[in-house]
Amino acid sequence: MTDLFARLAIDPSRESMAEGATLLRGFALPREGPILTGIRSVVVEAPFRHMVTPGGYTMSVAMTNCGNVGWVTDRSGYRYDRLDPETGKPWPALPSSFLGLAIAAAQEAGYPNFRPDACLINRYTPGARLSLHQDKDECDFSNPIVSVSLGLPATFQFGGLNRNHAIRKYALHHGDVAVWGGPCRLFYHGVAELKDGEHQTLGRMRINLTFRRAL
Ligand code: MD3
Ligand code: FE
Repeated sequence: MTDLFARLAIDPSRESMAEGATLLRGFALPREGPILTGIRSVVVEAPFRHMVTPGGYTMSVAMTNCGNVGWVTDRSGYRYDRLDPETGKPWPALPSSFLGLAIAAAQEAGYPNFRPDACLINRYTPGARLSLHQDKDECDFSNPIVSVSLGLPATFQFGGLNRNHAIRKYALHHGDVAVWGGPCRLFYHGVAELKDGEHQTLGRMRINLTFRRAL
């Protein structure tokens, strides 16, 4: 633990956003190639789709999943499902590059036992946003969530346990990895409308991977 605090204080590529939340700037960059290959392989089997919320709104963010279970929403609610409702087949397995990155990032942030079983892949095009919400469909909130940002930069909004809590904003860039656990695991958060731009490798797009222990 002392070690972790020492490194947080010394290494400028590591930021503490809140107790339990660590931002690892550029942590995914050395693994960029295999991660992009993994995304392509998942999307061939389970294409991006715009899901519908229980309230009847079509999400501006397109989503797909890989792993033992995937996060889905429709008119009947939010849940984790073993099957992709679009194909009727199990979600594609977690690519080994995904698993390796998520475990390494969690370890770096002080969660050496994290073993994700689900990865939600979010695709933002200019204008897409994710309104303020909590992630509470997972079974055990003692597990962190690891998120990986790729492509166009986004403004991440980070609140507190209560919806009315003041919002802090963070710019998330290509290759940044954030680990969310401990006291902030249930904090409200969202992503502001994606600004237009052109990213070198991903074009007019942002992709975010969120790794979770769902079951
Ligand atoms: C803070 N995704 O898929 S990842 C989501 O960039 C989601 O696509 C956003 O929120 C995105 O649910 C943000 C960062 C994130 C994920 C989970 C958290 C931050 C979190 C859980 C608790 C606190
Ligand atoms: Fe979330």
